[in-house]
Amino acid sequence: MKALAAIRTLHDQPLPELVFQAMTVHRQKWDPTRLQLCTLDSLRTGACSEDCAYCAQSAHHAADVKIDPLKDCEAVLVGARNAREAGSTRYCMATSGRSLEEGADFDAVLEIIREVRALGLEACMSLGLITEQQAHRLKAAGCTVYNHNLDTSRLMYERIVSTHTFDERLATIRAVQKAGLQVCCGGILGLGETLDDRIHFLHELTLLDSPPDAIPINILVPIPGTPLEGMPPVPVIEIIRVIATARILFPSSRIRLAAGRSSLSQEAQAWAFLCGANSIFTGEKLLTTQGTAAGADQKLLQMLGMTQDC
Ligand code: DTB
Repeated sequence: MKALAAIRTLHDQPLPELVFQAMTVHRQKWDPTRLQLCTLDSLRTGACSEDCAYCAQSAHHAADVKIDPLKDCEAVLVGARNAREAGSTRYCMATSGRSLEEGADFDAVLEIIREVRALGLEACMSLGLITEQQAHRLKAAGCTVYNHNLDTSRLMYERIVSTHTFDERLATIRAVQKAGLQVCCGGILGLGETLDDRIHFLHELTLLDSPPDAIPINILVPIPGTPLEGMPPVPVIEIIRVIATARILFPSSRIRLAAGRSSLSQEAQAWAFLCGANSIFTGEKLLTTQGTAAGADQKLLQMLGMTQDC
């Protein structure tokens, strides 16, 4: 377990040293020419009770997002089949809201998990705060991974969300791990955080009971109508430093270059893959924002001589 200062030292190394160390660690555990392709689907969208400053779906903000109730199973399966055809191996399904209340919606989501798994895709769920008992039900339905991000440092988190706490998120992550589900837990860069916030975020991940299966590194997509709409872009080198540091700290976790990737050049994406990012979201839409144009990711992989996990 690395102390805060050690992570900061790692992160601040001269870039050639940091990148060399990350590349070395990466290829000890992973095939550096392969990427996991994941596809996102928003099962329930908008009208969220939480006030996360970065999110278009919050009812507290004035972003222009279409409010959709829980999708029916067949509609989800259309997206899942398309994702499978495009080479995705993991279908990542999210619902807006603080949590997914027990009852009809929860039961409908269990059915969706069962049907998506029957297509041969992994099912990763992102349903907000959940209990260990609920996590067991997700696992029994075939869910293998649960996404619940810490987003940033505890200090910064309290500045961007007031309707739930950092500790409530940690409690959900612990419940998910106790239920025997893998955890997908990552963060967002570009919230106005300091370098120290990024180090604290990574340090919090090292304190979890076990390393996450996947660590998504999102880059803020400034959405009109949200409090963070005017945030400036994150310098690419800063993104690379976080990815490389995460790779070194978590050799066996997938590091996902997640939201905001479409704002990066092909060169910046290539740098991220060289430094250990080995998972992406592919598909034309994330939850409420644009993903990548059809075929663009296949072209990028081809140009880089990289292939998707099968
Ligand atoms: C994660 O770390 N990023 C995904 C998934 N986990 C839920 C969500 C990205 C959302 C990007 C903004 C949007 O499309 O609404």
